[in-house]
Amino acid sequence: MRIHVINPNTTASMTDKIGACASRVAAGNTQIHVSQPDSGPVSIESHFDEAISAVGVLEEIRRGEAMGMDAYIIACFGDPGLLAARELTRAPVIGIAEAGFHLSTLISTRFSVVTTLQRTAIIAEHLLDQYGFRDHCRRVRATDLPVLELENPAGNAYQALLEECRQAKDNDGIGAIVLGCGGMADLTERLTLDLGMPVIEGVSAAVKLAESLVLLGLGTSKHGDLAFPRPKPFVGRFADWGN
Ligand code: 5HY
Repeated sequence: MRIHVINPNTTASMTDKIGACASRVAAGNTQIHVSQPDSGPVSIESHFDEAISAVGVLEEIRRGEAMGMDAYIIACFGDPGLLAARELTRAPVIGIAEAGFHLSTLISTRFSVVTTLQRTAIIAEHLLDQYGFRDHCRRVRATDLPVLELENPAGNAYQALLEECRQAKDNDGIGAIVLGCGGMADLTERLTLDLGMPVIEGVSAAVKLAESLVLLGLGTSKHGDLAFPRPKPFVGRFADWGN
């Protein structure tokens, strides 16, 4: 099978990191295709960034459909454009936030999220409500690190992340931690060892969920609100989306 992993931001080093993480956990007969939009924010750290990046996600989904992808992963913790993306395909589309939430509830009764900037915590909280996980999550914590600090080898991102995870482990009454950024995908094993508790990140979680759905013959339902969009003209910059 072929899984298209989309990094919704436009930072190639993060796209490469996300692709490597996905490939590392993929089954032997799974091919990982990773991409990022041609245009959009270099990092997604606000409602505005999410809205702009969602268009790029949809353009990548359209490209994936032309390539015959079997599943899609939206590798940004805001899951930008998730439901709109599902309208465009019969394949499964999984966001890394929902993947992380689902897996954490299978191994713990309560989890906390540790993400980047404090201002993005509300985005994770909105998703907890939207997906029905609010009661399982004790707290959405933030390191207040800008997303691209995760790409700075000379920075202290790992230590800041480890310290916030330690606070969560010691104070939140949880059994697992969900990492709140696609750019943290390469830190899971190290954090798990340093913390001595399960740390889940959404890219690898989403790859295994996508493989399971494809193997079970399950894809996005076209009965109801996730049916293909009604044909209509589009004008202006989106004219080529019309039919
Ligand atoms: C992400 N932003 O996963 C989110 C993290 C966040 O560019 N990739 C980004 O803070 O929402």
